[in-house]
Amino acid sequence: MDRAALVRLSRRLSYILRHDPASVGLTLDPRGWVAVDDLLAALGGSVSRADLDAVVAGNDKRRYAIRPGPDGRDEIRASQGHSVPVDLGLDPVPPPPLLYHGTSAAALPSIRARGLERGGRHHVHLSADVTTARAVGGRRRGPVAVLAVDAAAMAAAGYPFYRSANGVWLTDRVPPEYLRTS
Ligand code: HQG
Repeated sequence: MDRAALVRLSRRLSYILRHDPASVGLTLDPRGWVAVDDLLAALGGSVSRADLDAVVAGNDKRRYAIRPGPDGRDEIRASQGHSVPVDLGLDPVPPPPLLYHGTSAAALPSIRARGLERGGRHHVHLSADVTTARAVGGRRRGPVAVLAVDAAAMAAAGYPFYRSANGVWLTDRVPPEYLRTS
């Protein structure tokens, strides 16, 4: 598969594994896993296991994880970003002192007033470095703003943080007092 085809398949997997498994007749288990064979069958046989492995291994953000399932068959899940109800089973971990959030500059007045909210996803997504946050914000139209999050103060106040398998920091919400324009 060429690069464009890999990106197309990755987008399709994201949609199915994070947002709408029922669109291809799949059900995820409570932790978000589904058997690789079942996924390939649900895709109508157009995608081979080798194609899938190429997407998983070559993905710029390591969005998907494959592991042997309890019945001996391999299973796959998205490492973060779900809107369907799954419990990834992540344990809270102490965050680094500062985390970053890239967004559209147009959203700043609302974010300053209400803090960062998770919207349709399970968590607010935060990045460990400014460069990654800037790229996340760059998915939006118009100028990008990068906010620094005082994660040390939030952790001290009892807010839990989680780190997905692919290094995305997750938390339930970030109240405005923990945000700085970086
Ligand atoms: C904004 C991608 C107004 C928030 C990325 C963001 C990430 C507010 C948008 C992952 C707000 C939600 C998630 C408030 C938050 N007022 N706007 N109070 N609170 N927002 O896509 O963080 O490529 O759900 O700033 O790399 O942009 O898909 O979250 O702009 O890791 O793997 O509401 O998606 O990963 O947008 O991105 P999203 P996000 P993938």
